Amino acid sequence: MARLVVVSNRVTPISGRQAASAGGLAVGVLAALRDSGGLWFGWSGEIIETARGDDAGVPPARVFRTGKVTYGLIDLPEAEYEGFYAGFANRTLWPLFHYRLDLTSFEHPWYATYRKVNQRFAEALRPLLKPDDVIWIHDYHLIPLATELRRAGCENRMGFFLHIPFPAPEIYTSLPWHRQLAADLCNYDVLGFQTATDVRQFNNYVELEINGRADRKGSVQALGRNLHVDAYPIGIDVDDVTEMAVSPEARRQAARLGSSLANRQLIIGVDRLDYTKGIVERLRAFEMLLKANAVLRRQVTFVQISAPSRELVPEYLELRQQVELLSGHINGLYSEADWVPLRYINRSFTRRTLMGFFRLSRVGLVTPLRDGMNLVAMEYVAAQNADDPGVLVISRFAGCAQQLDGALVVNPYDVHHVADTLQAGLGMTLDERQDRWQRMMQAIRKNDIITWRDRFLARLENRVGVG
Ligand code: GDG
Repeated sequence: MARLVVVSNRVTPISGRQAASAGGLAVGVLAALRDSGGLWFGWSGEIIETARGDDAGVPPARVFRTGKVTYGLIDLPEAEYEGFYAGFANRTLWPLFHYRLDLTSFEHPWYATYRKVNQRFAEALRPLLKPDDVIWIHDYHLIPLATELRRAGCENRMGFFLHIPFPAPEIYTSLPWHRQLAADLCNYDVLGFQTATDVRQFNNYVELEINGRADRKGSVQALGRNLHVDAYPIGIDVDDVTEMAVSPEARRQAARLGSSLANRQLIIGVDRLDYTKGIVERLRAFEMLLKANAVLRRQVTFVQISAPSRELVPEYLELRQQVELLSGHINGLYSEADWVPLRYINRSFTRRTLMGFFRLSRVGLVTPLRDGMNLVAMEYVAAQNADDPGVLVISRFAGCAQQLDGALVVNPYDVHHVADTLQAGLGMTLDERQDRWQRMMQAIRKNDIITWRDRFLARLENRVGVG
């Protein structure tokens, strides 16, 4: 069998217990490499100073092995980190692909650095590759990597998976470099998106803008290339989450939180502190719930956990200030001497603790304004107690809403509707909660992280009979 090479922007060499603190991509990549082994290549997370502030003196990849997985790590000089990661990836592609043109900056030097860093990735990876390796590249940081590897003479099969949405052509074409990045995407053999909607947006672009053709079976011809384009919705490791939710740590932490609630119903929100996650709108909806339902006021507590993220990017600092202001406003207006409606927590917790909190809560409130898939929503479902499950309220703009028909689906911009839905969730009967939860469990089991990996790799390895 061919060796698997996974490339992602951040590589976090983790194993065993530490995996409990990993995020979505890392968990997925580890699941992909765990069984058959392989190479995981990417940025170490280290920023180095170089003599001239450019790439002079940047060392080659550090290579080491842990268990079946070989790691290849490169460091980035400060100037490259700024233009590539903080700049083009997180202030151009991230907001644009999440439909936030108002927050998107188009800076030519950032784009130049983005290409340069992708070239550096290719140069450092090339010597580690064997001719029959299959290469699976992840996410918006590395769109040009196939182009750069092919330029360096690499003929391996290469697949790309985009973890975030692919926007409508009207949005995507506002990127001054949309054609170059489309050409980069066409240099892969397999292109994977989260949902059928993303696939449709990409295919529309191909047909409308670059004169290509896409058929219903996933075959795309464009810019002289033939590739396979399909939806490969990412999933979670359901059993792992279920186990974490009843682990001693989860039980201990949930008991601590539970005793502080004094029998009030718990609403929970967990996300990175990111403007795509709809946290401000969510807090407004909660305020609306309190405003419209005096009777609920002492009956509920909303715990919003927002792990710090991309703190050096100005838009994230602004969001933090907005959320702090709004949570102070809500608590100032509605708190009583012995009850505080909202607990806003700006730090991260271990995954075990989070799963314990999910299991304790009556409603999981997941309302992104736009999200590729959203693993938190699926983790919320998997963490529930079958005898007394909580209710998931999910945004229609999260990729996972397309699979979770047992959830209460909302438009996150419509704070009145979210408030009404919250109220419905808090009052839902046990029978209905169980019925909805069972349907959601079936869906997340059917499409778990292993199915995601296997479907993508079967296609990438060109095995017959793939789904
Ligand atoms: C991108 C796409 C897509 C959250 N807070 C803490 C913590 N988390 C964990 C969650 C979950 C992961 O981080 C977040 O995954 P999401 O999918 O919800 O969101 P993104 O980070 O935006 O991920 C997304 C995903 O890639 C995978 O393809 O679904 O659409 O945007 O696992 O539990 N983990 C710890 N402490 C926290 O405080 N340890």
